[in-house]
Amino acid sequence: MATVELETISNCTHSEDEKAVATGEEVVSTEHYIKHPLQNRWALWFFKNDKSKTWQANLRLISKFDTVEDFWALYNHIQLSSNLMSGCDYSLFKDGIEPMWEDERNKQGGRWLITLTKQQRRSDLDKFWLETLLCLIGEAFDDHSDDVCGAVVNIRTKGDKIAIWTTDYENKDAITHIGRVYKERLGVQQKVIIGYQSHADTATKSGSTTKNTFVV
Ligand code: MGP
Repeated sequence: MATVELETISNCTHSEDEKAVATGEEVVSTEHYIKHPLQNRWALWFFKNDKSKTWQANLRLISKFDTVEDFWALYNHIQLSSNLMSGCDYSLFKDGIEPMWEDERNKQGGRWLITLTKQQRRSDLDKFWLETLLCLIGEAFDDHSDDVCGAVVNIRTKGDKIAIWTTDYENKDAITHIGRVYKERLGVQQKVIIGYQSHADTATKSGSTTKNTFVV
């Protein structure tokens, strides 16, 4: 196997992917050593419910990544959602957006909420969460991917939840497009309705349910 000068590697940009680098003896395609960049850098957060601390103090940044390879390295290194203790969350958000209602990019936003039955922890939770992660890092929502802030999985005894958070609860076009694509990607049956709720409503709700601003 021929070695490639470090300088050569750092001088190669992604746009040169298809080019090959002549090393004298052998031609090595950049495909073999350039990681595949994602459109955005993402941050994975973990929440552990310690009742002696505030909600925000229980939130911890795990790590950030911006390539396909680093995503899988992280994903394969951490526990599946279904193995987490009740009360824990994972959140994946674009770098620079904190996974909380208070962030500038979330405070006028809301979420598409998938509520799971207790039985679905075994059958659907991990595959739905992985599909959600792939929708995010793969920018699956076409022109409306810019509206996506992140996603959260809540592990709860009463039933787990997965949600995609978007930035503007008034952006009906973006929200409905994201909701339709998301529902299809998860393979949720057409007759099952999922709802979008603003964070403002969620944060101020009095009962156990929040009104849906949109449904698909
Ligand atoms: P939760 O963890 O989103 O859902 O919110 P859970 O545990 O299923 O509870 P439920 O009320 O939806 O049935 C639980 C609590 O955590 C909220 O009532 C808030 O007190 C706090 N919390 C949750 N989030 C997402 C935030 C946030 O973004 N900011 C702040 N300050 N508190 C939050």
